[in-house]
Amino acid sequence: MDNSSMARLLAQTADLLEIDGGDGFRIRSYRRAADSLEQTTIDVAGITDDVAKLLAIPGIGKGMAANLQAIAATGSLPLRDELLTKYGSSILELLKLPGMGPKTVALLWDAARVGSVDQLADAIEAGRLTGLPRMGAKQIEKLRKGIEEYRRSSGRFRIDDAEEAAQRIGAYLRTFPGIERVTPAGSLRRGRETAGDLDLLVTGPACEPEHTAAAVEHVAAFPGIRDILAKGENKVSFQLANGLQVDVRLLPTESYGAALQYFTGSKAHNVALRQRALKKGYTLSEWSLARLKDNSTVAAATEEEIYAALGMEWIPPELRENLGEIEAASAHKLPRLIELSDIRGDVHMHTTATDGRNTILEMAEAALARGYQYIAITDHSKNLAMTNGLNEKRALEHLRRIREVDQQMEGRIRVMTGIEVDILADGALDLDNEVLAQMDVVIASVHTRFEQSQEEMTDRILRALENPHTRILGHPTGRLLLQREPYALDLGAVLRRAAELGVAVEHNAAPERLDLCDRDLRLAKELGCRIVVSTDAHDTRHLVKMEYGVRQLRRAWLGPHDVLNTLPARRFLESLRPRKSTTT
Ligand code: DGT
Ligand code: CA
Ligand code: CA
Ligand code: ZN
Repeated sequence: MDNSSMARLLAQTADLLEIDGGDGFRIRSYRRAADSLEQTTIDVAGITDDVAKLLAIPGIGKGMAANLQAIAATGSLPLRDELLTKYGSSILELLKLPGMGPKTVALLWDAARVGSVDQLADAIEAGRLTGLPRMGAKQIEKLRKGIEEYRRSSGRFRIDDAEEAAQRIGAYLRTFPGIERVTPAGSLRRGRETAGDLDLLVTGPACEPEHTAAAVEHVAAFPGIRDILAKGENKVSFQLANGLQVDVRLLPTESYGAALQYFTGSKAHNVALRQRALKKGYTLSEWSLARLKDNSTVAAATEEEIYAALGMEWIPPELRENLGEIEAASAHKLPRLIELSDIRGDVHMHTTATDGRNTILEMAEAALARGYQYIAITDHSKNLAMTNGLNEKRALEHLRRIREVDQQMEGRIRVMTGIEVDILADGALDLDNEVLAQMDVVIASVHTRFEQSQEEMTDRILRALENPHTRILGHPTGRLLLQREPYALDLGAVLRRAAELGVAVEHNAAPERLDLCDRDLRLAKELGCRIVVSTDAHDTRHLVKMEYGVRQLRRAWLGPHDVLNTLPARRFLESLRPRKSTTT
């Protein structure tokens, strides 16, 4: 079992203890141990028979070490199982509702015996929550909306979770002699922001017809499987512990291209492509592109051959949504899409000064190791007290430290000064203009009061854009994928004004945000906005998430020239809205 899975069991136990009204000290010890397991680079499952080594991990005491040993031995934790028996196996699902914490779950359980999302919906419907403490009409309405949102989004998975599963399964499958290639298809290959299920295509000598039995058994023996859903001659479908469904298909090398094309989708793209094939007297299937008249094969082994036989350029998977790509590929006019290697700097990240986990220097070194030419350090401002946001005085001290690190790097990488300043409820920025005027990169973001009306929120952001120090609008819609809808906003009005003022709009590449989404990025380009892609890293390990952002930009048909941080440092700064040195 990996550290994350162990950490999840501990965190669940902490939640359950809290619902159970357990001792605060004990609850915190579980939380701390869970955090610690997420942090450590030691593979904890590998050292559970050595108590001394366990105790050397910060946050792990004697009792917790015994818990880790229990997890390693049984795959679970007796206390967690006991509490789940008491409250029912669906109680933790309630915590996935927006704004729901263990205290509210405890209240719902005690007062109305609510132990799952479905039971909560029933209780609201039946009016059983009315009159409970802390359950006014407004609060109940909020819960009802939260349930709707949860039901809409559940069943889909974040793209980083899907990707991580694909990597893990791929690594396992390739240990089998005769399995050579494992390629994700479906929504993951197209780079969609979430995945409904995972489609993996497998090829190699062990996948040739009539020889697949042993390979199928190997697939079905993947240790992370919770449930086998289907097992056929060349296909295995299963469910992972987190509920993600995986469809694995074993394919002969000669038809790999046709299968990859078919299972990459999208369905709309495939339908349009098949119509084109028919017009040419061909039929396109998951096995081949073949002539209608005698079923002889035209192309099958690679996607390139198939698209070429249809008179098209090969189409990057991110574009395959039937949104004009088939016409463009037929006219040989597909755009050159942005690539990860085009990115020269990451200009939104946090450090230990606020809620990040690494120092300025560590962020700079990590960015240098990625080959970047520059970064900007953009910690939070004081309005976000829970992140230890910077006030004017601390912001200026921080700025001096950023400059010191910049000096220390001796030109190997440029470390720009910056801030992610809160847009307050009335649209004012959270720090004095004299301070903002000194920063290279001022990102203005909304982090509070999401419930404002569309008019209020639009006016609020428009006012923030008017501040001459605002150079980038951070995560413009505030959505959290599968968790929180975008706030009400006239995005068109905001983007048009940003374009006029020369304020860049961010695509925030954190996989829980991916904000702006692909469609809105396309709109931003049409409206003439400058665009920046950044990771919002809170840890050196988050810098790799640039990859997710680049995929969304590709889905929006953006090229390197559409994105400011493909430019060298000086030209990047010159392309931002001109900096006002005096205050206004
Ligand atoms: P998802 O799983 O909801 O994130 O989205 P996809 O695109 O991965 O959809 P999925 O897993 O149902 O199917 C994978 C691909 O297989 C899909 O993009 C296109 C192809 N496919 C599946 N069913 C059909 C179908 O009925 N007709 C056509 N033309 N293609 C299909
Ligand atoms: Ca899929
Ligand atoms: Ca599928
Ligand atoms: Zn932010």
